[in-house]
Order: sequence, then structure tokens, then C-alpha cells
Amino acid sequence: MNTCANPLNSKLRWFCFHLVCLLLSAMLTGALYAGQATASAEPGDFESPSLTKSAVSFGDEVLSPSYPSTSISQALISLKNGNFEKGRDGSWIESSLQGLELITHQDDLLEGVYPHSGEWVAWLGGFQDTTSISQTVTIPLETPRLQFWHWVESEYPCTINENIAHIYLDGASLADYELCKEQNTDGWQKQQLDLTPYAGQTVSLKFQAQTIVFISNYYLDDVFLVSQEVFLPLISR
Ligand SMILES: [Ca+2]
Repeated sequence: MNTCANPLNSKLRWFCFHLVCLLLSAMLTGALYAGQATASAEPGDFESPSLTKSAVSFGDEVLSPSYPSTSISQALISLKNGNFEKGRDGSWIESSLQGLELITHQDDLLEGVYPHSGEWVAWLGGFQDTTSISQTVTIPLETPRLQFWHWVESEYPCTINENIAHIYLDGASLADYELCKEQNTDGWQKQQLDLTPYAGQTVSLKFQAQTIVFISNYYLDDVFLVSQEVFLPLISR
């Protein structure tokens, strides 16, 4: 016997109506949660965006992270033509007492030397020359660290070789690197300099190499402004 169908029992009809509504509501809610559970299990959702290097635009240049990471969070901002891949586009002011062109395509590099990225680098140094590249840059509050890759190459010992590279900010020396045999990097080496005192300011950044007597080479590539590296724990399911 169908008690709910009894037209004489209004209370039972009222109860049956609400029971059906509750059942329908429960079924609908279950379907929604089932959909969410399926979505959260998609493989691409494992890595949070905060766990990858973030790409940031500067001028007309937008850089994508060149390598994946699940444990480091770091913002990167390129200087204008910071990877030199636009060639000699005027972003950098070049200077050489010998009149050399410093932003160089890989076809014109010495044998065994190659770019850190792409096909272009800045090649400072040489023989009895003072070479430099410079540009004006605003140091963001969020990324107050100068990061660049350099390659020191010389065949002459430091005892007889006074060749040196300087990094200048508004004419003040930030760092010096001896350009002599014992300081050879044997390839690309990452450097970072803290520019926090200059955060928010617009300054002139200059890389300079002085070669007094002997030949020394100083290569640069991938000049960035970066945030402090933050190491995050890996997420496990
Ligand atoms: Ca490059």
C-alpha cells in the first residue's frame, strides 16, 4: 500500500513532499562533489603556480622560465636585451678603446666558447683595451638582485696579469673579478649581487673589463634582476 498516495492524509503528503525534495537535493549535491573530486585528480593540477619560476615582463620582453622547478619560487626580470638575443639593437651602450663590437654572435666567438643562451653573448676584454656595456635600469622592489652568467678565460697567471672586470652601479664598484688563469671559470658561472639598497631607484649599470698587457676574455650572458630564491617544500599526495 502506498501510504503517501492516500489523499486523506495531508500530513503524510506534506512529509512525503519534503522527503522527495531532500532526496533530490542530496543526489544533486553528491553529483557536484563527485565532479570536483574528478577535477582535482587531473595530473596538471599537482603543481601550484607558486611552485614554479614566474615569468615577468620588462619593456617588450616577456621571459618564460627556462627550466622547471617544484621547489624554488623566484621572479625573473630581464634587462633590456639581457640575453643579447636581439643582437646590437641599442639596448646596451657599447664602448671599446679599440673600436670593437662587443655583442657577438656565436659564429664569431673563439673555438670552444658558446653562448649560455641562444646565439649571442657580450664579449668583453681582449688585448690592451677597456671594454664596457651599460644601460639604465630601474631596480624593482620585488627583484632587487642582479643575476648574470659570466665566463672568465685567460692563459696568463694572476702574478703577472692585472686584467680585471668591474661591475658598476652609478659609477660605484659593486664587484671585481680578476681576469687571469687561476680565476678561469672553465665555462659559464652564475653570479648574484644584492642591489637592495638601490631598490626603487633608476641607475646606470655597467660591466667593464680592463686588459692592461695580456689577453683576457670576459663573456656575459643572461643578465636578470631576480627576487630572493625561496625554497619551498615539495607537495606530496
Ligand atoms: Ca644569449
